[in-house]
Amino acid sequence: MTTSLDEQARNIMRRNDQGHYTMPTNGLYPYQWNWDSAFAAFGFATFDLGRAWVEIETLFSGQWENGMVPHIIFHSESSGYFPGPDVWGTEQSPPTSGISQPPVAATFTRAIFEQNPEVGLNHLKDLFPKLLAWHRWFFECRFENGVIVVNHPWESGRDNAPEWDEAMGNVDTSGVGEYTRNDTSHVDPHMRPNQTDYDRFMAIVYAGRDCGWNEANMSENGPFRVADPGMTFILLRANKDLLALAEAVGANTSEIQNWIQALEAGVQQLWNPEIQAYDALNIRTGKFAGSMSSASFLCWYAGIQNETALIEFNRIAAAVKYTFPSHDPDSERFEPFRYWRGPAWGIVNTLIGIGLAEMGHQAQAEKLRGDTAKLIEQSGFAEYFNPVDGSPAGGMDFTWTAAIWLAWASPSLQIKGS
Ligand code: 2M8
Repeated sequence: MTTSLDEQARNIMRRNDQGHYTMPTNGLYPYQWNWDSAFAAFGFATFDLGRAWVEIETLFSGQWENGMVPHIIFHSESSGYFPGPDVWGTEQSPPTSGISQPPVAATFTRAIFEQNPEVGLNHLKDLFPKLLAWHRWFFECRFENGVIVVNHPWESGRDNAPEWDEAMGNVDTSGVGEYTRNDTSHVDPHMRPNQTDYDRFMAIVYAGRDCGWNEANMSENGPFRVADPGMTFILLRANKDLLALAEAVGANTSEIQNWIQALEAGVQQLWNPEIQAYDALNIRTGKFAGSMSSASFLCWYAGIQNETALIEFNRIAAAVKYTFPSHDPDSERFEPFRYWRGPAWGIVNTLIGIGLAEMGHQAQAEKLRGDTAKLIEQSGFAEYFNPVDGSPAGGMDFTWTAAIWLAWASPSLQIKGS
């Protein structure tokens, strides 16, 4: 059974493979997404190392001159997704969106490189300056008060998470007008963001487009600017991996070391004593979101110990059948089926699990890995899962779920590793 699931996962990745990049899933997401591709590369590296490098290299073919690596690259035409390239209006070639996504690429590049440094060195020499430029862009354009902010919930990767509710409430949707969503024709609307969220998503996109995606303008006047513990932890971790890559190519490391120090100090500002968790903070209003989410538990992934977080982790793990819900199940905002407001996501489990294992919390790491394996064994390679009953949600035959199965969750890895 295990062998057959490994084979199914490889087949899903091959079917979603467009030759030089991989779609998250056919229909719902027909283009290249940023962090999806980095996870795809992590998965490809278990059976085709060359293809893993190609995935990351294609992602950087969409890099902007200012260093940003956009969250979507529209390599080929497809009518199945809204908002497509015309709506973003970024005037890039290839066309892209105008925002970024969580920078997991340096971390998985390091994993791929270390699998075979001899094969990887030439790839890395070309890729390293691009990774460095992207991380520098974060510090130039998304670094405020010691932490990383997002200009759009889509930038965080956790689109409709409750941590954005307060700031989203201030987004003016009066100029949005008519548009047609495609996502709800692919997936049950109860598993997707609601219409109010979508109107606000579109209002923020139009504001970016109207100012020509000018970073200074968006940081001053954009409708949404929220500090995100998820992005902050992920970039902190990625900087540590970038440092190792800098050493491998013989590059200077001082700039990266400064970034690490800055984020290690800064992220403590996102500790919300009221809810005893790392929380999102609206930079404009100074208000915490009051949201304990899966992003709150990425501290270990960033190399930060936190005893209270461990206690809360154990409480949440005992409250659901399958870890790890994207939002606190004891909160009234928890919705077990609705996208980033409750469901368990294999990719987030992977990041939290890697961190827990590295920081000495083996029992919690094994619980996450075991639950992720059970979810996939019972419900297939779904985009996400209901953490209460384990049922599949969102798109099926999903690239990143297949990828993390191969690289992290599959029981066959333990057999190989033992
Ligand atoms: C979801 O986001 C896109 C917009 O970027 C969407 O709903 O249309 C998120 O889960 C995001 O994290 C993910 O990268 C993307 C593709 O899987 O889908």
